Amino acid sequence: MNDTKLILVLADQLCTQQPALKAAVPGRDIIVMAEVAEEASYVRHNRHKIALLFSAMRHFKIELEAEGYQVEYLSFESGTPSLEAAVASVIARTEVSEVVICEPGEYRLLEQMKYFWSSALGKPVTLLEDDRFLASHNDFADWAKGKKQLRMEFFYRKMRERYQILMDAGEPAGGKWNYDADNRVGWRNQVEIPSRPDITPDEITASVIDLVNAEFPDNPGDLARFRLAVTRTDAERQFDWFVENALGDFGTYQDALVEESPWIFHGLISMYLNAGLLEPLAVCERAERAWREGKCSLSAAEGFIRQVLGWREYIRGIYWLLMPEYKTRNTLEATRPLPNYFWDADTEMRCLSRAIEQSLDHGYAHHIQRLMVIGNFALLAGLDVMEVCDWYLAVYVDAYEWVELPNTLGMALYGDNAVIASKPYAASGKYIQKQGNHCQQCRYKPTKVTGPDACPFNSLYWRFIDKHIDKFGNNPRMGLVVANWRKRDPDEREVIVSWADKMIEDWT
Ligand code: FAD
Ligand code: DLZ
Ligand code: SF4
Repeated sequence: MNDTKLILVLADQLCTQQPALKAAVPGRDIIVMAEVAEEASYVRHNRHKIALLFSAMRHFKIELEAEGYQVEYLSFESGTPSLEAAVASVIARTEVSEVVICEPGEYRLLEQMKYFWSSALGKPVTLLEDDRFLASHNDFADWAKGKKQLRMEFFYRKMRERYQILMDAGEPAGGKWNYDADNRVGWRNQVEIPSRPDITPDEITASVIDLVNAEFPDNPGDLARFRLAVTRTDAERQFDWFVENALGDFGTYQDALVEESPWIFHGLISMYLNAGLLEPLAVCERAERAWREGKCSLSAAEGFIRQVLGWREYIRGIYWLLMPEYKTRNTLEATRPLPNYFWDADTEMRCLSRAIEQSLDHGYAHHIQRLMVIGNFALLAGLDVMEVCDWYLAVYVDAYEWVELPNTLGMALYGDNAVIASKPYAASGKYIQKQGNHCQQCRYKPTKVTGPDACPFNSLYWRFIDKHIDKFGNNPRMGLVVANWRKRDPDEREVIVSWADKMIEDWT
């Protein structure tokens, strides 16, 4: 009996420790990897993302072959339309008994594979749970069961205990679970930002860059600036560099907004974690070791570990717990079309223009730019939630729906019926001014609420509170803001809201 298995490896599953590859037998099974039009164009992906994935796949193929695996690699030039077509074409010219795949990270693809592939391909299709994450679907569902509120903080504490990260004799290291309060320092040019080590694209990457430039002329992304790691070894080097040179200041300036640097002291590792080039537990353990060896403060290590062990796993848990219904939510009924400047950064709002520009050019913006600049603006202006989500899915090099959707719809847009955020992450220009130095370069004034030079975030903020006051009035975390707004002179309120109403067409 022929027991050769066809193992499909997706572009974001590039490690031998993923379950489908763990089950593969060199010499017997056939590994299939494919660069396909459907995956490369279901949104207008940033060219950096396509180049990263195609080049990393091509490098991974070489590694697998060196380990004795037979790999059928369909490059983009083969014109393969979809992953299903790729698998079908290999089945047609080989003898395989079964198709085995580590489950994909997007519901859209999971549904196709689960319900349609087996009959279309005429072979059994086995989907294995992706165990590269630290909480399984069942773990998360068990934790969520019976809870009225699914707060990240309590999930995170469970994960710390379970994996014994930053724990001392059953207690959180240093006596506190969370050092978030130390992580909100605004940028005033206090310390030098270290320059990032350069990775020169090798021949494989250079030819992928040419391909992507030629095939995706209308996508965002300036590939002359492509400096991403495309192998595990280089991704690990990048992470080592971060631990040695930036982790120390990561916590303090995690929320800072800086004109001069798109990444400040951030890790720049989400694209590697999500593609399989780094492992979440290993990076957490390394950050803990750095603290225990005295290389960084506890608050820096904890701040970093909370993101990976807490937020990243929690966000994924929410996605799989609540999809597909989750994607249909739109709590604040936000439907205003996305302004064109989301695709060319041409706006006079300096903070927004800088954040959008670097997102388009590099495929990267750090968390506070995504949440409190771009997301905050979309929230205040009532931009259409699905258009905004599709934009985030397109422009970032680390974007896959399992992580992009809950962050955008739930955290940034307060659109998921308050599952992720207990109050909207809404802020006026004052917050952006406090966190950094964009306002100094802006034609608007963060101190003004109305008038031609007033910061648009200010009147939009109060318009947002006014518009949704019925929804927020009973929210204890919004009580003070709502009370302050109600206390204001009605004429003054009217002036602010009408100014925002009058100007919103200009700003959006
Ligand atoms: P660092 O600041 O160095 O943090 C370390 C790591 O923690 C990150 O690499 C990431 O793996 C993890 N992390 C931190 N916050 C989150 C979070 N909220 N959710 C999941 N992981 C987190 N992250 C993505 O990986 N893909 C996305 O598509 C994505 N979309 C986002 C959309 C919005 C609106 C918001 C507010 C956040 C989004 N994030 C997304 C989360 C976060 O902004 C990025 O993970 C982070 O900016 C990546 O940069 P970094 O590696 O330098 O992160
Ligand atoms: C994002 C992406 C892109 C751009 N291209 C491919 C591809 O050509 N082949 C492939 O196997 N995967 C690709 N991907 C990643 C898939 O879309 C990804 O597996 C799903 O988004 C699920 O996370
Ligand atoms: Fe942004 Fe307003 Fe500051 Fe300009 S003044 S940079 S729009 S917060």
